[in-house]
Amino acid sequence: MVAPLTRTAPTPHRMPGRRRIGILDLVTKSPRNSLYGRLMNANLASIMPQVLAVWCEEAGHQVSYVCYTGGEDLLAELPDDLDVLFIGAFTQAAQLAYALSHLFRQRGAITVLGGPHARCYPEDAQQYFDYVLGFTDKSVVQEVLADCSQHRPMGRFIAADRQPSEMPSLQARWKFVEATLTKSPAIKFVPMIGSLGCPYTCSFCIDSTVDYQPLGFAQVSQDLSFLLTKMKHPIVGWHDPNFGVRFDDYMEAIEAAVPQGRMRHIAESSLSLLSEPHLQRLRRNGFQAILPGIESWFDLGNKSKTRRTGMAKVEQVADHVNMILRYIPYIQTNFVLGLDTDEGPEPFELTKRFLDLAPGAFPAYSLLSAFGRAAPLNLEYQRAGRVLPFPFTFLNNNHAMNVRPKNYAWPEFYDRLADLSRYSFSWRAIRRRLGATAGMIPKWMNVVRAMSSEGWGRIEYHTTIRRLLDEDRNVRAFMEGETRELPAFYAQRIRSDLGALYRHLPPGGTMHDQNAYLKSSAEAVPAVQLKPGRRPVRAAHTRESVTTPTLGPS
Ligand code: B12
Ligand code: SF4
Repeated sequence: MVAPLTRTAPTPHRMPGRRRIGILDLVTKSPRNSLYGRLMNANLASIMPQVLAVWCEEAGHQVSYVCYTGGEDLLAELPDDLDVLFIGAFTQAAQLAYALSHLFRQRGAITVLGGPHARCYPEDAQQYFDYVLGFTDKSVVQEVLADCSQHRPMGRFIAADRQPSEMPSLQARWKFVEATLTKSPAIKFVPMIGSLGCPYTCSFCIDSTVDYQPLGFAQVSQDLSFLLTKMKHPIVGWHDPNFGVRFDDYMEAIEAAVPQGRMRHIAESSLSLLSEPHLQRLRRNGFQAILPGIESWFDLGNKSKTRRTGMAKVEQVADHVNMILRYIPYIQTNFVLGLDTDEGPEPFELTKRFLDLAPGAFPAYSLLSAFGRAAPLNLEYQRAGRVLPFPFTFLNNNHAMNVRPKNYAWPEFYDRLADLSRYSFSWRAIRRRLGATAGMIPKWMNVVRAMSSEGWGRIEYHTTIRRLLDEDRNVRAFMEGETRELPAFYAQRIRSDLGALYRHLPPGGTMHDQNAYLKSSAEAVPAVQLKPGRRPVRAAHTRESVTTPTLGPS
């Protein structure tokens, strides 16, 4: 039976003593690191595990914090006599997290999962962790540490009613930030956040149900002033879901703390926020990379009819992107492929035309993915029986598409996907991108990304899947939803992703119920109900397709 997804009443406590706490941030799922991964993974570190480390130390506990970037020997880095192990994981790292939880439970630890996987697939994670956390604030952490007992076979789900209203300062997090940045040999991003949630309600987005909430612009200024005492010319990676919603307040906070030319920034922002006056100010303030979402040329369902679509949209967006490139050296444009609004060759061909018209943009493609409870729209896919039980390790928007496309047969879809990838990362496209990008680092990053796992690696991977669709009946049957039996190709990849930890993957930990959200939707699910009075969709950008951004010199 699945434990309810509401905050359960605290069980009677033992007196909390000083606990040995491990905090593990899994920014990658496997030790198989590409060159790009070795250079960049430490820059994908999450903020919450660092926040948690501060809260636990403030409460008097002994903390070992590790950001796993793929190169570390996890079993050597984490003490083996931990009382509690917190793991932060994206869904792609869920199986690694399950294996570690299993191992550390055997060693006597209590295990706790937080982060995107816990928010998206709590029912599944509860089978392998003592606690699974949704929104996490200080009181939730205190509750876990006070209770601190085994909850098996089903873990306890605990969540705050809303996102935390405050977080520790950068100064308080600094030693954890610094420890992670030492793992980044070349470029170093300092993770910062100034707001949570979003005022818009795009139905595919995890933030469509989370109220927009700035964390305090005075603290942003203080954090940036502090950062200047630690690094000469830092690069800040903003983790805000939609950076620039309160644009003027944000810019004032930066301008109050940072003399021009002293700091560089990367942010995810919607195109609608990137007007020319905003871009001028972003450039003055050192913004070097921006990651807007374009998603699709044919809309994402509930957009207004007056919006342009098709080639008209391509031309408009290409003009906009070219204008952005006059102010910001690096732009990654995010697309979602396989949406229900897409049909036939046109969406793919239009993306190629876009690349011709805006050759400086680095395209990041995401395969349509339904991450459990992430978005209300996922209920529709589950209701229609279109969600496939691809194991979590493949759910990173690239290694599998876990929603059967509405308007494409799989072979056609993969033909078009491989063709678009080849077009996007061909020598011709690489040369044109080089020519349209200013600055050595952006040029270099565009070439490296195209030639590494994100570009050429994906061409190879998608081509393999296309071949298997013809040659491997099991792969085809699995992708058609005819069987839940995992094809050998995928089973083998899980083994190689987990390496030596594979033997600790708990029984049942390979597959999951892809319709758990639908089955439990009659239960209380506060985090995913649309709130009345929220603003209608105006801007849309996606984080489905976020890949590591990069920076150039200012
Ligand atoms: C910023 C961001 C990034 C950044 C920073 C990533 C990072 N390590 O944090 C970058 C650009 C690197 C990135 C990369 C990717 N991202 Co991203 N990203 C986001 C974004 C926009 C905000 C996340 C955030 O920091 N929020 C602020 C924190 C404070 O809030 P929160 O995430 O809601 O966390 C709360 C709780 O979950 C909990 N919590 C969070 N972490 C932890 C850890 C512990 C130990 C505990 C106890 C609690 C806890 O406390 C928080 C406060 O309540 C989200 C969308 C969103 N709004 O959530 C997507 C999102 C998290 N990303 C997503 C994806 C798919 C990716 C990529 C796989 C994309 C790709 N193909 O490259 C990669 C994977 C990177 C990785 N580390 O594995 C998905 C995750 C889905 C899933 N279930 O896995 C999301 C939800 C977007 C979506 N598609 O809907 N991403
Ligand atoms: S897609 Fe962007 S604009 Fe839409 S709700 Fe999510 S964060 Fe907000």
